[in-house]
Amino acid sequence: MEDTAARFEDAVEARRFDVTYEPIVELATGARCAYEALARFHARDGARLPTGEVFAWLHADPARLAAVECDLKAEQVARAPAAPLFVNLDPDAYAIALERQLPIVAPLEAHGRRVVVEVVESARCSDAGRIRRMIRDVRERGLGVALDDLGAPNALVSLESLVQVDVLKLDRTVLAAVSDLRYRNLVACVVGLARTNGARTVLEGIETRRDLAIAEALGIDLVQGYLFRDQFVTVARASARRVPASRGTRRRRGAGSAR
Ligand SMILES: [Ca+2]
Repeated sequence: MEDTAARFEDAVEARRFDVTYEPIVELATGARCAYEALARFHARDGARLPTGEVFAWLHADPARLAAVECDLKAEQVARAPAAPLFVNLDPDAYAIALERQLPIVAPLEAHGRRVVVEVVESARCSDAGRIRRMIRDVRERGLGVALDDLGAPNALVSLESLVQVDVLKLDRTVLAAVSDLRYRNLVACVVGLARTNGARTVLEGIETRRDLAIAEALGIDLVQGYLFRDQFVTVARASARRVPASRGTRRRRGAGSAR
C-alpha cells in the first residue's frame, strides 16, 4: 500500500484538489445567504484524502503550508459563487505568509462580496497568541471573522475570542450533546451572548429535519450540513500547477477540521 505521506505529497504537488461550496442557510427563511469554501484533496486514483490530515502533515513544513494555503484561498475566491463567502484560514499559515509577504489577504479582499474568515482555536496552532493576533488583524482589514468548530472535542476556546468575532459556528457534536440539560444551558448562554453582542450563530452538521428542529429550539440563526446537499457546488479540480516545495517535509499525522 502506498505510503500516506507520499499520497499527500503527490496530491499537494499536483494541486489535485476540488473546491466545494457548502451553502449556509438562514433558519428563519430557508434562504441561502452565504457559502463556505471547502478544499477536497484527491489521490492520483481519485480517492478523497482527509483534508484535516493533509493539513496536519503540512504543518511539519511551515513554508509549504503557507504557500499551499495562499494557493487554496486564491482558488476558493476565484471560483466562488457571487455570494458572501466563508473561508477557513490556518493561523500558522497566515502568520508565516505575512512574514514572507505571500499573498494571503489580497485574494480575500478581491472578492466582490463579504468574506468571513473562519478560525479554529486548537492546540494544533503552534502559538495561541497567533490566533488572537490573526482575529484582530483580519478584522482591521475589514473582513469578518467566525470562530469555527465551537464545541468540537479537540477545540479550545478563549473568552476574548468569543466576544471578538462576528459569527460563532457550533460544531456538529452539539446536536447530540444538547440532550444533556446542562450542556443545553451552556449552548443557550452562548447563543444569548452572540445575540447580545450582535454576532450570528451557525450550527453545522444538519442532516435531518430533526436536526433542523433542534437548531430552531436553540435559537440558532444559520445552519449548514448535508440536508442541503442539493445546493452544494463543487468546482472541478484545479489545473495542475506546481506549488513551490520547501525543504524538510516530514511525515506527521493528526486530526484536523475540514477546510
Ligand atoms: Ca469551517
